Amino acid sequence: MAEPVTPTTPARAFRLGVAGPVGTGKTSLIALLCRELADEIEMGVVTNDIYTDEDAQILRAAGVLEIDRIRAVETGACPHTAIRDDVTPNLIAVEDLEHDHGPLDLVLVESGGDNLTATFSPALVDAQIFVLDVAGGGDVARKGGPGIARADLLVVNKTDLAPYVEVDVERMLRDASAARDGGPVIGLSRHDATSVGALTDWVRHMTAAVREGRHTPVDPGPMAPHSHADEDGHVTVHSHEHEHDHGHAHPLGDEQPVR
Ligand SMILES: Nc1nc2c(ncn2[C@@H]2O[C@H](COP(=O)(O)OP(=O)(O)O)[C@@H](O)[C@H]2O)c(=O)[nH]1
Ligand SMILES: [Mg+2]
Repeated sequence: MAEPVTPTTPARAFRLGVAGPVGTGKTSLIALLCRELADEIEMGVVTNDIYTDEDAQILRAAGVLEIDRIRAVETGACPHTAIRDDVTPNLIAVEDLEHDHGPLDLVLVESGGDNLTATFSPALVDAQIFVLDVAGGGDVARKGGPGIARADLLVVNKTDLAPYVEVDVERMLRDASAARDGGPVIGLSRHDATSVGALTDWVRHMTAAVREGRHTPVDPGPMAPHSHADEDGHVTVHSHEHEHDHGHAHPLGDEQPVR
């Protein structure tokens, strides 16, 4: 009788979400991770943009990863739906990447950011990073929200800009840590090698923890109600509080038009 086979590679890659407001540096952080880690672990990237594949194009142009390992999902009006309620297009993109380039160790998924409320469903990612930046103001970390409070890692980015925007980084990091009950927080600047090392060490550690089954995905919690404008300028407010057992492009049940 054949010996039972002990798997040496995991069944699938570690899926790591990167969320946070527009412009805080999610695409830059992903480019940084690819640049630092692609020689030692097998990686892929999935980006989410509302109408374009601009983030994927930026990453491809940066030359940090083989072009075909960077895939784009166009989310339509609500970027949250694609990472929270109906994750199917993202799951298909991740699985296609693994099929074409696997076995992969790590797939990074960038959310289409817009405000402080976006969090990934654990159905899509095993862990998530929430990205703030000092330019958004020193008090942002105190404002809380599910991503700030309960993402697996909070990054306070662009610390090199702190003197120009008059933010006390140490205080912002202390506030962030308090908002997270001591959960991990990294102050990051791509110009500061020590902070880049702290980020890559966290990712290495998590990749190993997921591979060895030592990590349990946690849902940071539902988003607060928020609004979107469609192409005709109509604005609707909705929330993602209710879990849906069926997939659809946009949950309509709790939407209210804003005039
Ligand atoms: N000074 C500084 N700028 C940064 C840093 N990281 C990102 N940026 C800049 O912040 C802007 C927004 O970055 P991007 O990655 O596109 O943000 P995203 O919208 O969250 O994906 C870009 O102009 C980046 O060059 C950093 O560590 N320091
Ligand atoms: Mg981006």
